[in-house]
Amino acid sequence: MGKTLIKGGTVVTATEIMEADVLIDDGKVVALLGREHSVDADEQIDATGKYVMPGGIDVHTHMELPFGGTFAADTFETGTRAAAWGGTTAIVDFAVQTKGESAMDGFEAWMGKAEGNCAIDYGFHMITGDINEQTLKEMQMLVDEGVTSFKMFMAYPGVFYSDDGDILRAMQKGAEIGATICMHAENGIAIDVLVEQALQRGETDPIYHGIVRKSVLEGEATHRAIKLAELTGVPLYIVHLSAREALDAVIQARDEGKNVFAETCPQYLFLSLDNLGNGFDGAKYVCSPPLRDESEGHQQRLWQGLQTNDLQVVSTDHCPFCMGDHPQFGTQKQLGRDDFSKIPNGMPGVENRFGLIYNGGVAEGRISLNRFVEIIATTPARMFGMYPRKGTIAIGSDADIVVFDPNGRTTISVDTHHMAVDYSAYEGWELQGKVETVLSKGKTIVANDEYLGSPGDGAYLRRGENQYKI
Ligand code: DUC
Ligand code: ZN
Ligand code: ZN
Repeated sequence: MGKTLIKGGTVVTATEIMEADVLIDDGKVVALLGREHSVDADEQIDATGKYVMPGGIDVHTHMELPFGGTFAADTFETGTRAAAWGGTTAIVDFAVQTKGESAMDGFEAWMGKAEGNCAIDYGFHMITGDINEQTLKEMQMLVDEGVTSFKMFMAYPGVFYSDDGDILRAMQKGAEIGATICMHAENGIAIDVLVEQALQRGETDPIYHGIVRKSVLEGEATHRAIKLAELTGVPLYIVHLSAREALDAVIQARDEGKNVFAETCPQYLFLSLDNLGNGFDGAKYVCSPPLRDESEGHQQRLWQGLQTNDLQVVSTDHCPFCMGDHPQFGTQKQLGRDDFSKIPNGMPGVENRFGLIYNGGVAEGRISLNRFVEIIATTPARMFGMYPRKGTIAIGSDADIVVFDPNGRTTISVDTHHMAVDYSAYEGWELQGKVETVLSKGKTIVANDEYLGSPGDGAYLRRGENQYKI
């Protein structure tokens, strides 16, 4: 690969905004040049009037996740390609260890699904669905393989659920080996009682998914996870935080100087319980935690959390299921036509995060441009041990770069998106700004509304420890 020069743009990192040209060689950034220079390159990209930003890093995706009798609709090939279209140049997906299975076998299986298929670089967290002596040993082996974070579920009894004893044991091990515990914090035991009672009353529509999964039960589980983590000192990262009660628990822990971190997702910043109405159409918006009742003020609190750094990351929890039949995986959302609890949980979003957060955050004046880069790229990289190789534009960093036109426009639609799912959660939304050109390790993979990459461009990312741990 020859040299590439991105010329005339405004380089934006988490801390700087500078008029500079970016020189790339052998997949890495090798120089940031003032405008007066005589450097030439094999390929030149004109970024005049555009922002030159680090590619987005989405640390929460579920390509091909087995869930509720089917599989998430995007494969590693289609999902990472869609991510690239939307300005995301690395993902951290979730490999799964199911009950009775070894965690290493789960990791190898997910490596097999991803290898040779990805458009962008990818790493893995491990979902540890069965804590036992063997799993605890395997956690160290996984850290050695670059899987330095483990997701546990306080929700989904009988599926991914771990009880407090198992959580404590995994946290103790995590603290010992330098791993981060990622927590799905909803009180699944209490939720299942409320689900059963709702179904007995004949409340079967998707809206009841949002009604029974009470925000107070996310707050309670978040508080409990924090207390268990406190006993062990393990860094705790609350995934897909949706409720103000959960945010309150995180704020308190952070104010006390604890190793507690949290992400939210675009769906909780932009959508609400109202989207779950409208009969079975609401199935499009069934995910867990659910979209919240806006009269309770959750969205405003989440934006505030991003402003004050009580929330550090926005990821997508990309986990799409089709409303109609999926060509390969068959019936998806319709599995819950007569029972909301059987609707596969999850929403598409990997392609939309960069554009949605720029529009709702920067263009609408809620966060600065630097803070946008921090939330979308730099902090995810540091949180999950990839910085400074990823998450910034600096000498020696991978040239994962987005040329973004702040004066462009993007219309979101199922007719134009690249995710393998038959609806958009943001159909018809008009966004300020457009992802114009995307480079992955110096290779231009999206330009002029064309995809120029190929499956296998992306490689496995061996990650280090959480770089915020104190
Ligand atoms: N939540 C979802 O909505 N889908 C997959 C798993 C999860 O925790
Ligand atoms: Zn989850
Ligand atoms: Zn998830």
